Amino acid sequence: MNARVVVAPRVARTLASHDAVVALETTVVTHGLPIGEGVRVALEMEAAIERSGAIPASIGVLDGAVRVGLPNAELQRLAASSAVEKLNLGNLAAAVAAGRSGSTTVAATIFIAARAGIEVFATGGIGGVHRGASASDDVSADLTALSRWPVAVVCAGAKAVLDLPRTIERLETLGVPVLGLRTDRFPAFYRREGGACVDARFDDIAALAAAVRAHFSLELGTGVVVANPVPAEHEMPATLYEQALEGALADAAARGVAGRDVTPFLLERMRERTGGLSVAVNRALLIHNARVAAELAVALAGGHGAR
Ligand code: PSU
Ligand code: MN
Repeated sequence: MNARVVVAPRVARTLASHDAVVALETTVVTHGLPIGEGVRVALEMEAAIERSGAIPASIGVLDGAVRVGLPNAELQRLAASSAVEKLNLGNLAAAVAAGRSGSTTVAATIFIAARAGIEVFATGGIGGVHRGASASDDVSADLTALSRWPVAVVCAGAKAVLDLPRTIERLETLGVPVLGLRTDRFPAFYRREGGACVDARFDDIAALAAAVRAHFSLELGTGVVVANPVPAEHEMPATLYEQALEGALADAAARGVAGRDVTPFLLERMRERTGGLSVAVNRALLIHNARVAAELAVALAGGHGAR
């Protein structure tokens, strides 16, 4: 392990005994949810992981150190600092070099988790191919990371603000399997179904874990997307979803929002346009993903939870 990467003792012990660890990203805490709500949800995700018998490892950068397993106080500090940077593969090293702090996206978290030896990671929705990408070339580095490092990412699909069919096409090109848990279709984050088919469907965790284990054992080298739809009782109503999404996308186009700001901007507009419901849906699917990721990690560890 690299000297710039600091693994919390409890996480290191659990990994050393091949027990279950689940990585968590921090950009959803700092940029994906309203201030305050982000930390609350992060702590709820950690609690859900522990209840399912695994150890959570929130990942972020504090004062130039890449941290795997942030204690609650540090997580709070990261979330509370006003202009915390959103770190992906491209700007991670500059922040480390300058001794700055930042939250890690799915892309950066996959990279760090793989370096630390963590196989399972829970998030809300992965980044992907943005609408209008044929003109803007805006494709999330999350897909790059999935194509490079062997980590299973449990998510409720890709963020609905994206071009979902093209995101699925790109994952196929990159050779990243999309495994559906109790679904045949790739979920659309706020909604259970987005249209495109998954590569394979599994109806229980043991069968899913066997497929993930086979993927890692074959040493394909790539990651795996585990598509876990938002629970039906928390799904956003279809009409509200479509109207809010159309409005949010129009707002972004009118403002000329670009680059790293696109995703946080769209998520905030969805919140405004759904009267806060998008945040409640986001919270529900994040906690659900945390639980499923912990169950997957326990199954991959041969049924051994963490002690
Ligand atoms: N999905 C969410 N909320 C988020 C994100 C994804 O529900 O905040 C974040 C993740 O950290 C993801 C990032 O990696 O947005 C993608 O940003 P971009 O499209 O700029 O790659
Ligand atoms: Mn982008």
